[in-house]
Amino acid sequence: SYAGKSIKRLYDDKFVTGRSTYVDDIKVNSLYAGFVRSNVPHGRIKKVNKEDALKIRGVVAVLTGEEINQLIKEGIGPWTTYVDPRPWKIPLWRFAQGETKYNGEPIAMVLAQDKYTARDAVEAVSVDLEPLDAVIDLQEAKKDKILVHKELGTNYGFVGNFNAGDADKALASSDRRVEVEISNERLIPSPMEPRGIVSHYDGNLTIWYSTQIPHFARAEFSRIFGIPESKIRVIMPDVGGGFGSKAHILPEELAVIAASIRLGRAVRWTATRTEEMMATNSRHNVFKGEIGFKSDGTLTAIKGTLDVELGAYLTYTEGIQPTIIPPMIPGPYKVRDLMIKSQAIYTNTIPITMYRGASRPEATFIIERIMSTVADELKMDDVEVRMRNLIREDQIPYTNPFGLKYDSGDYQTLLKEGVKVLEYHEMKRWASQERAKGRKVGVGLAYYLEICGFGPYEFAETRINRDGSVIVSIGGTPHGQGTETAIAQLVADELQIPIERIKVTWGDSDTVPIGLGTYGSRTLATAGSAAISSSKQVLDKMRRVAARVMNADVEEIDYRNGEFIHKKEGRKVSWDVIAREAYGGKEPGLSASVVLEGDVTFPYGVHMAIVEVDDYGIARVIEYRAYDDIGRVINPALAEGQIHGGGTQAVGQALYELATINENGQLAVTYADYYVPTAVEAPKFKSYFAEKYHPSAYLTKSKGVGEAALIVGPAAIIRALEDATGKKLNKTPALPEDILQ
Ligand code: MCN
Ligand code: MO
Repeated sequence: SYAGKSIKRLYDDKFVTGRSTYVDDIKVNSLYAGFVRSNVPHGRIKKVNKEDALKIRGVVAVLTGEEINQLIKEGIGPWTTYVDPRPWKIPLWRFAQGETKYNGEPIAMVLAQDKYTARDAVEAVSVDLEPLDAVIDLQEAKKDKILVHKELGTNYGFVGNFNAGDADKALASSDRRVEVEISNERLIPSPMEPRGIVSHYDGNLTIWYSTQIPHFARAEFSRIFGIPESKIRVIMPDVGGGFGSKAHILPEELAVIAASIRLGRAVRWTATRTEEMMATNSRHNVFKGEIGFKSDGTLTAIKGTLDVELGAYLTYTEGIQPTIIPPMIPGPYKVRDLMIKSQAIYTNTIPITMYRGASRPEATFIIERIMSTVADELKMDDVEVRMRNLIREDQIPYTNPFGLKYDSGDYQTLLKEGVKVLEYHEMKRWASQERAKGRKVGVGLAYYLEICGFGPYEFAETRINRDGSVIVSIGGTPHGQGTETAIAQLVADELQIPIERIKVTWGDSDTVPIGLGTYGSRTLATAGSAAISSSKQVLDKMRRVAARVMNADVEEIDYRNGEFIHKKEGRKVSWDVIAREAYGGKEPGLSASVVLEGDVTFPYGVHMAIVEVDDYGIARVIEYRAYDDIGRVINPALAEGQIHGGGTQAVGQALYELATINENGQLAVTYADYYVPTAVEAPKFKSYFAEKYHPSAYLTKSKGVGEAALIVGPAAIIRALEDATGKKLNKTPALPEDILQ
């Protein structure tokens, strides 16, 4: 069998030999779009001066917001599946028209014969802008003195109260109370491939799009442009990473589509790195509150306010954060008295979108900082405090105070095992010996429980060709994870044929009828289970064909390793013969498609970081170790790869990555100003998965792992830094100035 083995990724040849096809590689005779951007954080657009640009040879058109928006019937909206729009205050978001709300916002579009001319044209367009009062700072925005959107009457996009039990009473009766402030600064996800789109219109719309959500995009384009889905085809070619940031839609992209419809031809745009950095800011939030605990380390209450920054508009995905962070704050712990006010606030800055982990890194950082605070206050060991608070095995399945149902697990045993496997106590001792010699090294751990595998459904189709080879279409949309290989493993096991005979495809709305996409570490569980189910169905069909071919009843036929066998007589017919016979005859064709329903699932684990700080306060993560229960592991190498990637991004979030915005709302947009960890900063990794795993309810028995290390890593790294320096650090990133302060 294939499942459980580290099968090499099936489709990587093209990537390592440079034959992959990203959006920018699509050859279509097209115009090139360029965007003139606002250089003020808030301003009235008085006039777009097109003349000079139109004089340039090769410039075809310059379009204003008014002209583009004529084709955009409805604005960008939140992800309706997960965000209840009712409590939200949502401004209409289309292409900037009348006013610009953030520095860097596109305010006019140029179309030219080639991309160099498009750049020249962008330079040649001048816009008369009258600056208006702007609010850049999150705390300032909360005062509601300067409004980002006058028509909303407030900067608060969302205010919700997440109350469980009685936090005030629990605080009053706790042995100790401590105030906490825990925050994450603004980040910039950095996929290797920037965003890009090609839109071709010939009565039908064909859109090549670097996205994680082709079907959702099709539905949105249909709604926004008023064109039926049957006339829109969204194709996701190879995508060079997304990390959650390619699950939303930009006004630039709508403008490209609008221009292609208006001009009746193909238009393309590939973001420059600068544009990419401006398109995807994420994760700025602050939690301020008070916690109560007993002298034995039992956490009794959490009360506080969570502020989540939105930037100037509500992106498709940022709406999730203020509603998923609070219910995930209790995490794997027993605390049941919580009062969390969650608010999302507009500012005149680049709109914020989701980034790997989306909500669970924030919730995990908050609760793990709280656990470490309790440990410090009581001078208890980190492991002991967590052990005291973890939900017991006999309490699982467990309904958390906000109603989330933790499906399966044994949190305490995992911690016990993890501490051993990761050699936590040994490394702590080692670090303290090294510190005695003058080295600033430290060890820290953090625990996480996360929610993933988001349904409510996913699609798969298994099709057996006439030559016996197999095509599996999935509604998931892998873009670097390698999930397609794991799914091929599952299907090969189900059909008992060599994996080489299976091709997995995805990401074309004309060939895959429906799909939710890849995000929230859902794809293996959801699309994998749908693929198992559709393969079972198609194998049943094969059995019926075999019975007909072999002149027997279906019950008389056994199937094993590519052969149909008559149970009593021992006669055999091969897979390939049955595949051929299935085309024609009474029950032609061999395909089955399934829309499988599924619910969320909760993996968990403990991660540990070893850090070293030099005399300049520059920190390095030397080693990163992980011990996780992710249900059944289908491909250990792929799963470990996710820990390595997520862990490296955790290093970035914890130590280096900070998106800086000046008082004019201008983002620093080069990698000279924004420091993404490279291979040099990547730690040495050790990743283990619990052998006695706790399955999810999915057919795969798997849970997700795609975000785990970025969910828990920052908390583990910050804890290790505290161990190394003796400083209290409650935010990411912890920069040299924080470490040396
Ligand atoms: N896996 C496994 N056994 C399990 C669980 C997972 O073998 N029990 C393997 C899967 O086969 C797959 C990988 O681990 O190769 C991740 O699977 P899963 O947890 O289902 O996550 P998804 O496939 O849904 O991937 C999404 C996840 C998310 S949400 C972000 S963000 C992220 C991440 O994947 N973005 C990535 N990893 C990324 N990796 C790359 N290279 N590029 C991105 O943009
Ligand atoms: Mo994600």
